[in-house]
Amino acid sequence: ASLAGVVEYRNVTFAYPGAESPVLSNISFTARPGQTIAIIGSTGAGKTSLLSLLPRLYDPVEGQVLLDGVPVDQLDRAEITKRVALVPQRPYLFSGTIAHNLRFGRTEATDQELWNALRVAQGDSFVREKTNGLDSRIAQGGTNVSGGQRQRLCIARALVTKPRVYLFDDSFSALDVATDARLRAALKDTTTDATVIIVAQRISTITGADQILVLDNGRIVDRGTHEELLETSPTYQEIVES
Ligand code: M5T
Ligand code: MG
Repeated sequence: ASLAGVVEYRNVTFAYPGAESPVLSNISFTARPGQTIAIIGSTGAGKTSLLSLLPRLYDPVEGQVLLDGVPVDQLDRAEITKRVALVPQRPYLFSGTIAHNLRFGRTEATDQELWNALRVAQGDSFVREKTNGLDSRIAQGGTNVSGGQRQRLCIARALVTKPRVYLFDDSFSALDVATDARLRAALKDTTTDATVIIVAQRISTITGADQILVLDNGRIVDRGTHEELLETSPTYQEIVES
């Protein structure tokens, strides 16, 4: 069987350079094409750190991270960037037009593709309302768009790259619940063959995930579907009730 789009963390332990204790300990999970894997856990649990190992922002101290069945340290960085799109927790917009920000170097993407990505990301209407549409200018750091608009533009940017794997780090938190739900439904429709890993704060964002990993203090303490975790995981129940 093809391993295209399969993400596997194998007994991964990670400490930041110079740090004494690891922020992630013995993390193992597999995410397959068509699946949505959600990661939930309190602030500082290690969710962002966990995602950062796939695009090799950092490398594990022990264990392996595999993409398409190949350890990522054996892959070309440019190849990883092509296959994996990370929407960071603090997504960055640079000074330039909306089109520039969405293409992000992918000059081959057509305007039609940009609009399609915006439609999925629930960002088409606010861009259309701007006088210059896709050619409207974004200020350095995206200071002239709202937090939710920035998140949607950065999600659209990820969609434009048509990756095999999407990593969303808390990408839906600035959206109201209805927009969040619409966006994820549209996302599911257009990314049926992709592997999706979502870090979320809000339970409603992840109840439909195929598997939820409950991260606590750098360890996966429980895993399962929403229904399973409600029955079996005190940590998950605490998060649900908070
Ligand atoms: C986990 C430390 C952080 C915390 C732990 C990103 C980052 C984190 N840390 C560093 O030392 N250097 C760094 O560059 O690692 O942090 P996290 O992975 O960011 O946790 P999270 O994403 O679960 O938290 P949050 O607040 O985004 O929900 O001890 O100091
Ligand atoms: Mg984080």
